[in-house]
Order: sequence, then C-alpha cells, then structure tokens
Amino acid sequence: MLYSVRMRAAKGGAHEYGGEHISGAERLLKEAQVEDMVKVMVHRALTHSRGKADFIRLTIDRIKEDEIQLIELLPIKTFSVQSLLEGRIYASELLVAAGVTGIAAEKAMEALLHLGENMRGAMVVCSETGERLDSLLGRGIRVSKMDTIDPQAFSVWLGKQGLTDIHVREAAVLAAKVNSAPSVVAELCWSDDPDYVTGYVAAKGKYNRITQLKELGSRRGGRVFFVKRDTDMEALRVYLEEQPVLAIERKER
Ligand code: WAQ
Ligand code: MG
Repeated sequence: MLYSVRMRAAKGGAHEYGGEHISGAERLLKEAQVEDMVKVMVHRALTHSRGKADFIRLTIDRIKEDEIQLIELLPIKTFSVQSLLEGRIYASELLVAAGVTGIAAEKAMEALLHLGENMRGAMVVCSETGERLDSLLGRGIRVSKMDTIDPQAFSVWLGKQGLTDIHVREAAVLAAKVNSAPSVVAELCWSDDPDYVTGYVAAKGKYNRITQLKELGSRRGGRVFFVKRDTDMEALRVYLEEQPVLAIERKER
C-alpha cells in the first residue's frame, strides 16, 4: 500500500490568498516512511532558501496499487555552459530540435522571465504558436503523485553519475512523468531557488541538464510544458495531477 504525500508552502498566507510560493514536494511512499517524510517536508518549508513559510499544506492520500502506472526514467546528460546567455541559447536549440517552433520557444522563455509572481506549477504552451493553453494563471499545472519504484536504487543510480543534489532527484522524476504524457513535446525548467542556477530541457526521451539557465540570486523560476496543438487540456491535467506513477530505470536497448 502506498500513500501520496504532498506538501506546498507559501509566505504571506496561503497560495490561493496571494501568498508567495516557497516550496513544494510530492512523493509516493510506503506507510512506514510517511511520518519521517512529513517531518522532512515541514523542515524544508520552515528553513527554505526562498524564505520561511507561514503557510504549509500537507495532503496525504492512500493510493490503490492497481491504479499505479509504470513509466521510465529519462537518461541524464549534463551540458556545461559558460554564461546564462549560452545556456538559454542552448536550451532554445534543444527545444527546436524536439519540434518546438523558434517562436514558441522564444515566447515561452519571455513569459517565464516576465512572470509577476512566481508560479507554484507549470504553464502549458502550444509547441507551434507559443500561446499559453492552460487557464490556471499563477497556479499552473502541479505535477503530483509520482516517485521512483525503488528510491534507494535511484539514489545509487544518480550517485554513480555524480548527481547527489535533491533538485536533480525531484526534477528527474517530474520530468519522467511529464515526458510520458503523449501530448507533451518538451519541457523547459529552471529553479526558483536563489542559489540554484542549473536548469534543464527534457525532450525526446532525454533529460538535458544545462549548468546555467538563470542568474545566481534570482528568485524567479518556472516550468513550461510544450504540447501538441490539439491537446486535450483536461486529460493532460488529470494525468499530470492525479494519475499515480512510479518510475523505473530504463532497460538498455
Ligand atoms: N509541477 C509543476 N510545476 C512545478 C512543480 C510541480 N510539481 N514543482 C515546481 N514547479 C514549477 C514552479 O513554477 C516552480 O517555481 C518552478 O517549477 C521551479 O521549481 O538537474 O529545483 O522546485 O540539476 O525550484 C532543475 C535542475 C531544478 C535540476 C528545478 O525546481 C538538475 C527545481 P523548483
Ligand atoms: Mg524551488
């Protein structure tokens, strides 16, 4: 039996009453791990680099085993860049190589850079026109109910690649879920944590880390999911927010 454990934290009140997003987390855990993880999540919200949360919402739901879908983790590559500009240009190239139009890539990056308030979820954008397709404003789509099938083996797999930071761990699972949605063409992300400048483009079954996608010290971060033109938005939202998935290591082909 697994439990979905979710946390979202904000400062200046709850998200829905204008509070600023501080941190979030989502795991699927065995019962024996739930209490310890709740403690870890609350600690994170109270000691975060974005500030101390004054609103923390924890949600715990039991998941039926037969509802869980298995997905594959994406192989990880890291590209070192010398500057923010080089990083953003490279991100655009990866997006275009994945089938996003140049215009759509540019529009989405502009939208991310000009967010008034940080979002707690992702914006969904048409991969052809760059038009925003979700109507969720500052909330966006919040991907949830995901984890790896074997968290310990996952840590070992990441560790062997020199990847030990929690940001990678969480982003790799999220990107695997987003990438498994048939309507998604590519994902672009950089963190809203002021001390974390590495971002990624996930597309064509790969997780491409780019060592600088924003300025050090910036609290502005976000995610864009580029989707096919005729995407059923409600089906996509239900899959990303509600369908429980466990990610497995990809078999060598
Ligand atoms: N669903 C949708 N969007 C989300 C979610 C989620 N579960 N969690 C975060 N976001 C959005 C939201 O707009 C945040 O402001 C933004 O993404 C950044 O979130 O390989 O740490 O958790 O070294 O700060 C990527 C690189 C790190 C990791 C990403 O994102 C690596 C990161 P953060
Ligand atoms: Mg963050």
